[in-house]
Amino acid sequence: MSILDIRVLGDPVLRKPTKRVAEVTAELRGLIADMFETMYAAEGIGLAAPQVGRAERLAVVDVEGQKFTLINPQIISSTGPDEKAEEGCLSIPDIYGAVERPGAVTIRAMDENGVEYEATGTELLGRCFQHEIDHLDGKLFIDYLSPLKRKAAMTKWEKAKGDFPGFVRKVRAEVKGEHHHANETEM
Ligand code: K1U
Ligand code: ZN
Repeated sequence: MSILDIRVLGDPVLRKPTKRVAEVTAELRGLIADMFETMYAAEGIGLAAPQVGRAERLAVVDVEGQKFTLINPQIISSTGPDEKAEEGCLSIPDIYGAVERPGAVTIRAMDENGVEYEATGTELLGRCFQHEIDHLDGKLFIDYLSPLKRKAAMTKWEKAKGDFPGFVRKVRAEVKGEHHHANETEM
């Protein structure tokens, strides 16, 4: 298994709609394993294929131990009331914003064995399903922000994006027992 590079805002791959998966191959299963490893190393709760430079309609999710592989996912129903909550994105590090979304969604997708399933997510799980499926349609959470908040987010990003040459974010494996502090610089 490997930790993959994460593509950041500005890489065109994040804005391209994805292609449906025709067959769950051994190569695809390897990609799924790598995506889980990358998501855990980056301390995320979800990761979509475009974020690792891939065009497949595929994402992985782990919200508080509720683990899902989403192949060709679609939202088959959403119910209100809408809820507003803070979101982040592994492809837009350190930028956060409150997004209003339906409080509960039911998705239909295929798992890593090619078996179709339906799952209902509320609260953070429902939000994560929606955030990941948006990635598969080339959509990012900043698209939902008000013009003013989006402008503020983009101003912050303009200053930060220089840290990611080639629109690539390198993710490092967490070393056991190592502790990180905000703003610390790696030597
Ligand atoms: O797709 C991604 O960029 C992953 C993203 C998913 C997500 C975060 C927040 C709301 C909905 C979806 C992240 O995991 S960013 C990391 C993060 O913000 C977070 C981590 C743990 C708990 C809650 C949020
Ligand atoms: Zn994201």
